[in-house]
Amino acid sequence: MHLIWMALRASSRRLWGVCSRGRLRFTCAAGSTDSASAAVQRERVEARAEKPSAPSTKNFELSPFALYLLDRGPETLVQASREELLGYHRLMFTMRRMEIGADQLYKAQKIRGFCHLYDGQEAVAAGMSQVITFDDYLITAYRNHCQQLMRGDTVEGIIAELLGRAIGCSQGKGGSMHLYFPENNYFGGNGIVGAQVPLGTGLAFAAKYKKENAVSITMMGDGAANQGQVYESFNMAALWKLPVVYVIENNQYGMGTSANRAAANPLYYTRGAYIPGIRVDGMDVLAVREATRFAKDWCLQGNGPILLEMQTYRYHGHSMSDPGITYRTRDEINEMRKTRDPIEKVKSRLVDVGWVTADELKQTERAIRQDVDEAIKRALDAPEPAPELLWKHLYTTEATRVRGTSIDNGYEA
Ligand SMILES: Cc1ncc(C[n+]2csc(CCOP(=O)(O)OP(=O)(O)O)c2C)c(N)n1
Ligand SMILES: [Mg+2]
Repeated sequence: MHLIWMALRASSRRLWGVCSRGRLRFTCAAGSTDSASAAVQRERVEARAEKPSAPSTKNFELSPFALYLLDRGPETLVQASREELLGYHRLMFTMRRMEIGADQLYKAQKIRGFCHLYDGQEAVAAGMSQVITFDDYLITAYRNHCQQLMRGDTVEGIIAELLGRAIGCSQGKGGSMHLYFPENNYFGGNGIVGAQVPLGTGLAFAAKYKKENAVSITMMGDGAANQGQVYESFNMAALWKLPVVYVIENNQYGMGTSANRAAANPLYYTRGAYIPGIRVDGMDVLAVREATRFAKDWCLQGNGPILLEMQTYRYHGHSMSDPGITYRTRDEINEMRKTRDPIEKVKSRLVDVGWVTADELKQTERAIRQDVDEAIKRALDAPEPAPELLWKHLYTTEATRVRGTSIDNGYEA
């Protein structure tokens, strides 16, 4: 209950946080009403510069969804326009380059501490961002850089936070695991496995209590889905019919343990027991989009919670300290890259229907690569936070001294 009230308080947008403004910002679907969101969404339209030569949509066939406690699920024959697919490609490729940039900065010892990369899983964040709005709530775990991008931050701002620069969303004091964008209802960025699930459930409680037309997207990993607090949350959400979409990103591993070894029931979309669920190809941005649309409608119709299992894959190791090849083979990773890559999937759809050539896509990618590199350079050039900030944002009243540390980084008893 305490957690629910914390979330209620947080949802009234009094969380501290400074957002950075700049280029390369991508956001969610239209629908937010506040002016900041509207401005950000206008920028998104501008960011997706490609215009179709003639407005047209085509049908695309999706792999079947597996359903649990549902008579019907999302459509499998879906429409998408050239502009939409180009936008998804641009967004996912930007995410990919940003994560590769973070990898390089980490290896150069410019990013310190924990750092969990999202490459391979881009279609999940990108697909959801096409349906949810800034009035909806989003919360996830520590693998959170790309969610921050989809909620309105910029590549420059995100990398700056990772580098500990003052223009980052937490003024450089949070780092990789603690990205937030409260003005667009993004609540991070949570390092304790599973701890975001009661918070996300609380956000759904808040939305219902305040009679908002919004849902809470509460994300967790396959490993987190074995945690006790997850099932306490499921119980309350089902009992009170809360508008919460639980998203389990099944990337097949929790650190070095495969899902099949860790879970008594690895069919994650059935793990809500009394909560309906859908298994989604999380490597297909269109499948994620359609499943999210279905789940959001389900919640807004007052049906209570729903669970989406996104079947996906992480290319990097668990974190930067994990080479990622001791508990799985290089062949497995290469096979996933070759046959399931989410960016390649959207590219081949674009090429197969004749909307764009492979060469044109290469040019786009070259331009994105350059934009991301420039954003990283600006982040590197940004100043570090002033030393006085060491004392700030710790207590509600100003602290003048913190036990165990001093302002020059020395030790003070
Ligand atoms: C309560 C708690 N237990 C253990 C850890 C250590 N830990 C960090 S990530 C992780 C694995 C989680 O895997 P999963 O939920 O599948 O997420 P993924 O890393 O695959 O995205 C563990 C055990 C932690 N941070 N918090
Ligand atoms: Mg996992």
